[in-house]
Formats: sequence, C-alpha cells, structure tokens
Amino acid sequence: MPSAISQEQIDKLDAYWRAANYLTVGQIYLQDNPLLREPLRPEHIKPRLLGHWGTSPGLSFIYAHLNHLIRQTDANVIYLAGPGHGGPAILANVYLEGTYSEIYPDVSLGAPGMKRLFRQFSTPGGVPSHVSVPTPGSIHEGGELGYVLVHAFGAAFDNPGLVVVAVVGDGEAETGPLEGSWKGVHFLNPVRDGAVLPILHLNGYKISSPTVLGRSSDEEVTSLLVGEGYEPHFVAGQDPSVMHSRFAATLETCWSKIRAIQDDARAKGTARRARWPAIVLKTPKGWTGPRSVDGLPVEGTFRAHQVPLSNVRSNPEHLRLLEQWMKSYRPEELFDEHGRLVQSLAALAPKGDRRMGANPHANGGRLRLSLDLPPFVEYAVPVAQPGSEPRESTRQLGKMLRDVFKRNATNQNFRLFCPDETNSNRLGDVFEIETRCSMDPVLPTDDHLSPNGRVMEVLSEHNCQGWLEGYTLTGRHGLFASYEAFAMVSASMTVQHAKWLEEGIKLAWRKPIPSLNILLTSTAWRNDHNGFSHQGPGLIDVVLSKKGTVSRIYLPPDANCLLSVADHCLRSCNYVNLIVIDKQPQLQWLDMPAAREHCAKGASIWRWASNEEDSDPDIVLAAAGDIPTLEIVAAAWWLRRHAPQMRVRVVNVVDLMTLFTPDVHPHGMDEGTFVQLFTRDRDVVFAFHGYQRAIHESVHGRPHAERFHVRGFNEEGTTTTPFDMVVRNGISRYHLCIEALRRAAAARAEPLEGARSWPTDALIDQCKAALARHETYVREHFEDMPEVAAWKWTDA
Ligand SMILES: Cc1ncc(C[n+]2csc(CCOP(=O)(O)OP(=O)(O)O)c2C)c(N)n1
Ligand SMILES: [Mg+2]
Repeated sequence: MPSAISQEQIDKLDAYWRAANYLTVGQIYLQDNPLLREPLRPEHIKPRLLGHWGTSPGLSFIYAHLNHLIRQTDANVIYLAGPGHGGPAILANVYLEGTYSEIYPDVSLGAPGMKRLFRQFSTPGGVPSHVSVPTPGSIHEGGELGYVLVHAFGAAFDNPGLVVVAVVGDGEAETGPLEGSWKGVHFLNPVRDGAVLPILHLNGYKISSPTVLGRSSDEEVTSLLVGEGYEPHFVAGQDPSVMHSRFAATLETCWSKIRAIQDDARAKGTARRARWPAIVLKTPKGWTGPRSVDGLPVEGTFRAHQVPLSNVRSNPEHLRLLEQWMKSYRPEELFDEHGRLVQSLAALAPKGDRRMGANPHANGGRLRLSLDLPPFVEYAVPVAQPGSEPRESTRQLGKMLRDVFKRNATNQNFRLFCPDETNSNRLGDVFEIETRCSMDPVLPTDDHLSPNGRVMEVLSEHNCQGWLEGYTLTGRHGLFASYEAFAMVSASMTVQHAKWLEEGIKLAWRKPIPSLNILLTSTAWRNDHNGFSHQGPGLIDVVLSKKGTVSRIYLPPDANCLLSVADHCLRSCNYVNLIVIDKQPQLQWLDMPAAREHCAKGASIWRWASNEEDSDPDIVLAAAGDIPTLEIVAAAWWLRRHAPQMRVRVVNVVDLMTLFTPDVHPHGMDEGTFVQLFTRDRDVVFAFHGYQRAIHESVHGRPHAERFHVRGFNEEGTTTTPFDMVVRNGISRYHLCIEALRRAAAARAEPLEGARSWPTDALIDQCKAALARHETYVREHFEDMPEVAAWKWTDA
C-alpha cells in the first residue's frame, strides 16, 4: 500500500469533500437553482428547512477518505453512520459515487437530477432526513442513537473480508447501549470475522449541550478506549489542508493494523483478542459552515446542529450568507457545465460493488443463503395421550438448533444470541457441537467456551439484539433467546428494526433479509422463583403495534408446536418473529401431525378437549400461550366432569395475528373461519399469556367482540408457586370455570331446563372453595395442591 498521500491527491480529496458539502447544504436549503448559476433568490429556498448540518461535514470527510482507502487497497468497506441525522451527507456521497442514480434513475447525474436530489430531501413525497432505509449502502438508520457499534459487530461476524466503519457521535456515546457496545471486541475473532473500525466523532456537542467525551481530556478518552480494548488514534484540528493528510495517514495506519492483526491470526490459525485500532476524530461541529450568524458563533458550537441559517427566505442577510457559504465550496470547479461532477473527481470514487453505497453486504438479501434446516419432525416428542407427560419444550428446540449449527457449519451463517442464559433456557444441547464465543483467556473451569463459538452470550440484551440485527441485515440468520421480561430492555430496538423492515419491503432493490427471531422464554408465568421483576409479558404489546407486513407473534403451547413454529421462522424473511414459550417442564398436548396442522392453521378447535360436536357450544374456552392453555384445558376438564350437560368448546391460538381481521394483518382469518372457531355470538372465555387488552385489540371488528372475556397477566407477581401465580392473576382453571359458568348462564335468555341444565351457583361455589383450599394449602405447604400439581388430562 502506498504511504503518504501526495499534495495532488489531497487537493482532489478536498475538492471531493467540498462537492459533498455543497450537495449537503443544497439538500437542506434549495428547491431550485441547484448550481447557483443565477443569483440566489428567496423563491429558490424551501419553505420548510429540515435537516442536520452539524454532523454532516465530518461524515463526508470520513466518507471521502474511505473512498481513497478503498481505491488504494481494494478494501471491502461498509459505512455505518451513528449520527444518522447526517442523512444529507451520506446521500450526497452515494450520489457522487453514482450508486444513487443507478437505483433511482430520476435523480440522475447532472443539473436536473441534482435539483431532484435537493427537492426530495425532507419534503413530502421525498426521502427522510436520516440515513434511512432508502439510502443505498445503509444498514443503519442512526435515528435512535446508540446502536451503531452493535450493528457494526453484527455485520462483521463471519464476514472475514469485511471492514465495517462505524462513526460514533460523541452524544451517541453517552447512551447506555453505545457505552456497552465497545465490548464487541471481546467477541470478534480475527481469524473468521471481519473488522470493526470505530471512529469516535468528537465534534464536542449534541443538540444543545456539550458532550461528556468532548469535554474530557485526551488522556481520559484514551483510558476509556484502552480499557475497552482498543488502540486509539487521535486526529484533531480544523484546517482542512492539515487534516486531510493527518486523517489519510491515520486511516492508512489503522488499515495496516487491521491487516496485521488478521494476517497474523490467520497465518497462525489461532485466535485471541486483538487490540483493534479506533480513531478519535476531533473536528468542529458544522465544520466549514457559517462562522457566526446574527452575532452568535455557529461553527464549532451546538448552534450548528441543525439548520444554521434559519430565516433564509425572509432575511436578506441570511440569504446572502447562504449564497456565500455555498459558493465557498467553489461549485464551478466541481461540477461541469451539465452539472455533473468533473471527471477528475468522479474518478476518486471506488468502482462497482466496492462503492460503499453499492456494497452487497449493505443489501444483505443479495448475499443471503437459506439455512439448511433439519426436518423438525425428527425432534418431536411422542404424545400418546394429550396432557399426560411433562416435558421441557425448549429443550427440543435446543436439539434442533444444535443440528442447525451442524448443517450450516460450512456456510457459517447461523448464530445464537443470548444474555448468558442458553443453558438456563434449556437450549444447552447446542453445546454438543457448538461453544460460547469469547476472545479472552479460557480457563479449564470454563464450560464450552472458545474463540470459535457461535453462541454469543453477553449479558446485554442490547448487544444480543443489535448483533443479531447486524447479522441479519447482512444476510445471515440467527435467534435471540431472552428471558421474557428482559427482552423489554431492547424493546425499542425491536421497534426500530420493525420500522426498518416496514420501509425496506417497499423497496424492490432491497432484497429480503432473514427475519429477526426472538424467543421469549423464562416467561412471566413460570418465573415463580425470580419474582415480580421477572414477570412481564410486555413485548407482545410492542410487536402487536407494528405493521402486519412484518410483525408475527407465536405462542406455541407445547414442544411440537414450538418446533413447527421455529422451523417456519428460521425459513422466513423480513419479519420480526416473536416466539413465546416457557422452558419449565410442561404437559404436552399435540403429537407432531396434529401440531403441524394446528400451526399451519394458526388457531383451531381442540376436539379432544371439547365435548360438543361442532354444534352449538354453551361456552367457548380459548387460550393463547402455554400456561393459559394448561389452565383452559384443565378448566374444560373440570367443567366436563362437574357440568357434563354444558357444551364446552376449546380453541387454541398459536398464531396471535390470526385473530385480527384480514385488513389489519395478512394472517387474520376470514370471518367465516373466525365464526367456525368462536361462533358468532357465544361467549368466549379467553386465557391469554400477556396483558388482556391485546386480545381485545386483536378481535376488534369481529362479530360481537364484546363477548370475549379475557383473563391475562394482571401485574400480579412475586416469588411463589406456579399455580399461585395464575391464581393471583385471576387466570387459574377455577377462575376460568367461574367465568365460564357465569357467562354461559347469563348468555341464555331462557334458562336451560331438565337434562340440559346444570347448577351454576353450586358449581361456582365449588370453584371458590377450591381457590380457598389453595390459599390455605399453599401457605402451609409452600407448594401447590396435589390436585393441581399432579393434574393430567383424562378423557371424561
Ligand atoms: C436515543 C436518542 N435520544 C435522543 C435523540 C435526539 N437527538 C438527535 S441528534 C442528538 C444529538 C446527537 O449528538 P451527537 O451524537 O454528538 O451527534 P452529532 O454531534 O454528530 O450531531 C440527539 C440528542 C435521538 N436521536 N436518539
Ligand atoms: Mg456531537
């Protein structure tokens, strides 16, 4: 690699950077006169000025220099802008390198295209102000700050040829997720993974306050980065002529270090944690923009964050300053008479797929290889009789995942992400062939730990989820297994990823990427040993609110349903799949053929638990979720014994989205099917895993939706017995029976008589007595009553 950049190269780089800055300012301000070939007038200015200037010149400076590095070295680089609000800078760069016009031919190279580029930015019908989904080369919007490094590491895992440059805002660096994400280097294997080059952009400010790291001494910043395992390289200043050569030299040094680390590790074939380089870039916020406006300093202050000149249309002085500012980039030297970037500068961009906007890793679906999945039926548990034998359902999934690892070892495109709970979540069979990943020393006392593992255990839901997101965005597959309550830690990331997918599927050029699969286990109902803090099913509500085009929620009631659901999710693309099932031993209901059929339908009547032959049930007992299924089936069992005259139908819902009407969700069942399951007007007692409002929301618009009486998690929890949990929340079999008895009686205008009647009040009293017995028993014996703990399904 040639060292020391020449003066001629510096001049060209500077011109390229000026072109990017010119296009950035143009996008924020202009709706006409893109090349300033006539004097700037108020009508050339957009009526609403929306965008962020402050971070943009820094982002473009880095982009231009990476172009240079790529051309010099043929490096395979993608660019993640943490401060994604600098969208106009990245748009300017992908436009200059030509990728933008290839994808969006309307925004062509030349004056008319440039005008479109400007007019579309942050305007109705145009493109958002962030480095968003429509931006070529982006796998990271940077809207919600904090995730740039987790995405970068996820992209680098199992991509040995890739360098992921992650620009970290100094404000962003104050977020919890970013602070935790430096730890990625403890999991980055120089033999089999790519490299992450963090560039901490210390422009000193966030929106209006100084940043913590911006006001810290270089020694402190150095200590932080060294402590996290990096070798920091500082580049500070504001004179472009000096900064270009310094930054080019630093990039070259960092590139050489990365190469040396990887070459050495790969030659030896042994991996250990490397001290990876990181850059600290200290430049003024709003660099090269207006020095001061209305007597107040702007460049190098927080005032540069968004739109430094805010009254350009009405204030002639602001208009003059804008024209002066844009002309300071000397557009006449940068663009030819047609408004195209002059050839000598266009030649600075890398070619083809090496352009960062065109890099296939940033359109991961282009590189996606489907997983080689084992036949999931091979892991089936035998179910001779429903509800007769308890099994740990997730353990079966662990066996299947073990073989997913085995079958995809060559493609190296599957990882399991889990906050240190793989064993706890009963997925430990994966360790028969896979190990946990760590680049730190491995002690003889450690369990299945090695630098080559693809089970990623870091006690950070943000890292787990963000790594998986980065991994799938670059076309690979995985599963994030979390305690149910703590998936809420990264719920906001789930939301942001869903938004990304919602927008991504609208763009034909973005190829489908593997789904984000989240397994929620150690659930609210069976965290009886950890207590209230661990009892929270809130992520269901979060995913329920996302668009039907991308959101999926599955509540398999047993192992065979879980296997079928997991197989489906691992094959799917472009979804957020939430799978909710507990890890504790639980009764199994369906043999594999029945489970397959049930999961294919998403919801069905469990005839074996019902005592009506698709006639006219007196009550429908429905459930979604494993523990609710146990309680509803036990309620049906009790009613069939004590009120055999009562016609009970049991419905199980595994795909929650089937409850929605088809206009809300593509899985929503048509009205005919809905009525076949739930009748048109019979009362439905619905036991639900999560907060009951979710079911009311889902069945809104269905015939007589008010007949759904939902019991769910009611924010009652503590360290107690499993049955006490359901009692406390009013979802126990006895509560469900009481509800069913009350509703079935109330629904009839005329009381049933003779052979069709049953003693409602007396039966309700029996249930109440059972609940009273429970209260006494559990306080005396500290365990559940045998009638509950040892309960099994038996035919009536
Ligand atoms: C999680 C989150 N909180 C708050 C914001 C609002 N916000 C947008 S930009 C910004 C300042 C960012 O500062 P910095 O990371 O230093 O970026 P730069 O200075 O490069 O603009 C803030 C607080 C956000 N986008 N995301
Ligand atoms: Mg900043």
